[in-house]
Amino acid sequence: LPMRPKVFVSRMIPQSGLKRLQERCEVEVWPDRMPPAPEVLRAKIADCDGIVSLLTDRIDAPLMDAAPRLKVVSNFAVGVNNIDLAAATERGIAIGNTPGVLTDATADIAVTLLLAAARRLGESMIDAREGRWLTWEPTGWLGQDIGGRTLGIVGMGRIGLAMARRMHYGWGMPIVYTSRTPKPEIDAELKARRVELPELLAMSDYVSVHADLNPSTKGLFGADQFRQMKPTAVFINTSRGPLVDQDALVMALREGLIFSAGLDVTDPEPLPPTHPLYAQPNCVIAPHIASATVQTRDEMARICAENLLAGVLGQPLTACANPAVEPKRRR
Ligand code: 8YV
Repeated sequence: LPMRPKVFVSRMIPQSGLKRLQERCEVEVWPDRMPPAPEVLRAKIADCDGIVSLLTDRIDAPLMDAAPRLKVVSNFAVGVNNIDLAAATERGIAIGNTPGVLTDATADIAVTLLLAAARRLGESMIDAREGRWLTWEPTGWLGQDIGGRTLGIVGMGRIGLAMARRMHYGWGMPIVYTSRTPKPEIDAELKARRVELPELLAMSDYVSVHADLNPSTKGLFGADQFRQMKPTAVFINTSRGPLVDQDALVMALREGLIFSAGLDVTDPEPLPPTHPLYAQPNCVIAPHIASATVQTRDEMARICAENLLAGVLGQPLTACANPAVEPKRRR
């Protein structure tokens, strides 16, 4: 019998994906709720052909060098900022991710946060529960209208487009966006306009971030950017926390540079309960749940398993985050 590839799965993933791996590979699943410590991960993958990783696993060059047989890292996420892609490409290791299947679920959470932050849902629910709902107040808990106001999408990829469509067709919002490349089909479909970030910040009533985290986007939102926004503006982030200078965001929320914020991602994650962001009533914070639906996580597990199997078999991945690796792949 040929040797079955050895695979380490760094956290329990949905059965749909796990079963497919177990059919073809020798699989060890990390059983704990908390991720393996870096040195544990390093020891676990020493003789592995493939890893299923999560965004909590830092996959860097020294880790790769500790796994000489490693052919594929299949990330259970669309974002791959936890992985050193260049180091993987150099070593012939294919990196898989899960684009597409979580687009709608993520855009749904962006809508949820937008509505909640605009209408002060977090703050008013807490007030009601804690006994501050004393009477009908004509000027109490006043939020912002949504319909017809301008939405700025920062990063017009799959998820940015899904968000733009929801808000344009559902609420009649005019769309402006930033993007590395022009998107004529989107301009035509949504009557959208590609602009530079300062213009987007100045004209948008809602700013929703959908960019990936890389050295050029880290800290993209700082004090200057919040100052360029309208005092009535609502800021939404469902991409990655480090795109935002969080001290600057706390300041912007406290000083009224912007109206409110809705975040599914923070820096760090988890955000400790003592963090000043939680003390801002005009900030709605979700614990990175955008892809967390039964159906979406099943689909993510399925693609994740496909990528892993293709990786150990030397076949093309369903979704590869470092396509430049192809001619150098370890077999
Ligand atoms: C989480 C995500 O990473 O896909 C992404 O990039 O941020 C989320 O889907 C995932 O749930 C855990 O790795």
